[in-house]
Amino acid sequence: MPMQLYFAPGACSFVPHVLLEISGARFEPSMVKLHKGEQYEAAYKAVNPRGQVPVLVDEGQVITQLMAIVLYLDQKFPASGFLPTDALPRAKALETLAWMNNTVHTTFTHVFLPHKFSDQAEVQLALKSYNTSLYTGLLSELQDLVLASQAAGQVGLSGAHFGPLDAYTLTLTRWGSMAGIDPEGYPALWAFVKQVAAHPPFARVIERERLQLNLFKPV
Ligand SMILES: N[C@@H](CCC(=O)N[C@@H](CS)C(=O)NCC(=O)O)C(=O)O
Repeated sequence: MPMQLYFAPGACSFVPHVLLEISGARFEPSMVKLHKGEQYEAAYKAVNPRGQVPVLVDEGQVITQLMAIVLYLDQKFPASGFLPTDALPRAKALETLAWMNNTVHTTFTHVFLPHKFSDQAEVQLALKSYNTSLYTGLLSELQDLVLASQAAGQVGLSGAHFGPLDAYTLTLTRWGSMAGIDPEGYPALWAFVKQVAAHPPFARVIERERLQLNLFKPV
């Protein structure tokens, strides 16, 4: 039975979607239309009661949470080298992955889904604008990570090839463009994201998810 990935176009599920594509394994991508609220429908809640993507199903077991899925795929496909194996570089890669997941991602959630944090319209507006300004700083931090990895002669953020950190970087930069942050304002980050997007497995997922990389609209 092939693995099954529940994903939503452009969501954080892009990260495991790319890893599965890189692995060359057979998998079944199942689209969840978040904008239509499919994540709250009984059929999906039966898979993930938390109503979120990504979800990976393997050997009849449901795995949720991006960090857990990335670690699972890393162990399942050691030849793909998604994460470094030596203790220190591995810890540094996980440090960055955790920061992306628990800080950058959740800051954007305050911008994109402020109703998750308050039921009051004026509080939601304040959350949106304050977290958008925080997000600009986080994109600068992300750009610094890209510059540091390039200075160290690395191809991807965690080493010799592109992997989960690079897929997340693309996703988080694209989300910034959705929030009205011009990616051209982060030249090194934006050049890196375009390079990552052109890498064949990433390009195939971008096509499958029908993603536009830059959603920034000047006002
Ligand atoms: N902590 C979770 C967060 C997952 C998450 O935020 N998923 C978003 C898409 S990026 C989602 O499904 N949102 C729909 C919703 O919460 O209604 C993880 O790392 O997997």
